[in-house]
Amino acid sequence: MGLTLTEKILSKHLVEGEMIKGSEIGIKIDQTLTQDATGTMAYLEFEAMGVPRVKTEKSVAYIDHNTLQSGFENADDHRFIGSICKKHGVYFSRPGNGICHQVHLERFGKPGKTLIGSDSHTPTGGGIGMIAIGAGGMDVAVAMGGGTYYITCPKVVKINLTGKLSPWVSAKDIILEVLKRLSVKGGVGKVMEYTGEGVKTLSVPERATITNMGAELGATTSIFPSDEITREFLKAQQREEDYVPLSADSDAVYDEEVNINLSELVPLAACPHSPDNVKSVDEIGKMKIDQVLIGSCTNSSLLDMLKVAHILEGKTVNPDVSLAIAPGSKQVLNMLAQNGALATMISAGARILESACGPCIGMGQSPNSAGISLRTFNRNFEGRSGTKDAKIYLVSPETAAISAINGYLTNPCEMGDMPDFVLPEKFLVNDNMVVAPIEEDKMDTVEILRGPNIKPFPVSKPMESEITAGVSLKVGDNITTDHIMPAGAKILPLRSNIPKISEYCFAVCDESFPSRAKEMGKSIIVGGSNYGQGSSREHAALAPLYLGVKMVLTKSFARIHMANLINAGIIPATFKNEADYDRIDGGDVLEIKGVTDGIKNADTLTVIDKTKNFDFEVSIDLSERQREMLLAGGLLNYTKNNSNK
Ligand code: MIC
Ligand code: SF4
Repeated sequence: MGLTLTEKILSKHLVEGEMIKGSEIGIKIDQTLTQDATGTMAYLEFEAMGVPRVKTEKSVAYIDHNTLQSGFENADDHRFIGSICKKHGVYFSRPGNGICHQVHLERFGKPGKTLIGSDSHTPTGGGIGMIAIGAGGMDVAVAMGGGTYYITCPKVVKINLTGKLSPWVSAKDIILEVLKRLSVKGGVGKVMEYTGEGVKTLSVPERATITNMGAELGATTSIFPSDEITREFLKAQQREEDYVPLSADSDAVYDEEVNINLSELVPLAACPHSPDNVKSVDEIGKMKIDQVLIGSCTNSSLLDMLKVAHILEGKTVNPDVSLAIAPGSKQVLNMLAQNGALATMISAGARILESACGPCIGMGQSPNSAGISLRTFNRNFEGRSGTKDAKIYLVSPETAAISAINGYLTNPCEMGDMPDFVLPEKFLVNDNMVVAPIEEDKMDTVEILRGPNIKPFPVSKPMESEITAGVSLKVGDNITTDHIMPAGAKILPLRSNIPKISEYCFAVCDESFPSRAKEMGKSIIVGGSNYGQGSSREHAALAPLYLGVKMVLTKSFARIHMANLINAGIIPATFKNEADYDRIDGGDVLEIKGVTDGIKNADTLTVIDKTKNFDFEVSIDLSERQREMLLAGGLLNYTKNNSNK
């Protein structure tokens, strides 16, 4: 029986467990990446592990999220990360060099390698044939220290692409179509593997748009084969030596199959407030718009930008629309400057932003009240833009650009013939904004530069045998980590300061939660299905830990957040009978006896609702390792206990 590409790469990196779907496996990690908003915690955790030098083939730290610097905090974080990287063997991509996923794809990603990153869009690397997975900062810290990374051995879904995209229909429309069909929960426990004749029609940056936004499916990751197109891309990046051909065996057996005929696709848009709320642009109609933003790790490659410049050429942005463009990397921006495309954008009236995440994470460019904003980004969760009542639509760069000119949502196919956009034979390669670490024998000369906002991370205590705690919050389905631990220009500077950032925990849902949870001392959060979808930020677990949350009880969890809760020593439990969700209210006091024994040996715990006088069962579906971690009080305690043995 043949193997899928996913199985080939995973089995080559397997260090623990067996390739049995649904069981936990441990894999060796070749590369890691961090970004600054999750990076300070990850490096503090790495430091606490006491490993002098990173043990991966390549670890890179990017500064791309917190670049607004409206106070000293961001700049202090940048200096801290820069110094700790220099000392411990991590390459440091300075602010201005671009968005982590875009730069990693251009300069460091290698087919057939494994990559984990403290950012949920790390699967972008799948565009170049990597197994690239988003993880919590603590998992990345452990991998940098040479530790194994654990995942549930995934099912593999074959996404069979046939045909060829029509002019002005783009890679973004492919992933929007996948999201429309499968939903934000459709990828849980699965890897999306793209195959078929249609694959050959897509360049590496287009493939990366698809694997990037595959994160919104809840998938473990997404991957494309490494073929001649991959080789050409690597050659143009002056690193053809990194190329290896990789694909699934012709008789590979997949768990599921999805067929997409590219020739049939039309321009699509994800409507507020979920990436899977997808309609065709024509179906939505000529909606008047207030803002257009082009950029983010999904759509900021050179090819995307060249198409946008072509559409803007000789035109002026509609007077009722604000258009801002953030090219994804210094390489892209530099090339746009050299070939005149940047001048075209400026001349049309586009507001050019630095190569960073920027408005995608609410760092500036919040829309007007109740504003309608078209964005080429990957997430349109409520409030993420910084304007609570704004309506965000996720579209392709082509749709965004033509709509910015017209002032209303426009199907780009109305433009008729499309010129042939091809990638350059040679990209402009200049890695002068990547600082190499100091030699190992000189590492003692490097001083770690810490700012006053950088506070130690909270560490959990070993598990107690009994928990009696009130329900401090009850929330519904599809709660994102943007609800749990919001981002944006005001809150992001506090990412290095858990006590401070905790004051904003669940601010979108209930501003009184932090003070209530603190007052209760110990508490339990109750949630619906797909709890914790979205970002990898471990702050969504560390802030509740700091506020005394002992258990999160839901209908189901998103993968990265569940791992982050366990890493933090918080029990992730699910209702055995989902109907029990409706019987519990905020404020109810819940009692769980025999917690440690249950975590050691059982798949369920009995919870007594003392307020309403009934009991019910909850599942704790955990691996051996996760059980030990919870008993020890989280990943760092567990790692310390093991290294003392
Ligand atoms: C996001 O897109 O939500 C982020 C901001 O990149 C996060 C990371 C973070 O919260 O710092 C992610 O995707 O993991
Ligand atoms: Fe940055 Fe947005 Fe990409 Fe997250 S999704 S890494 S915030 S550009």
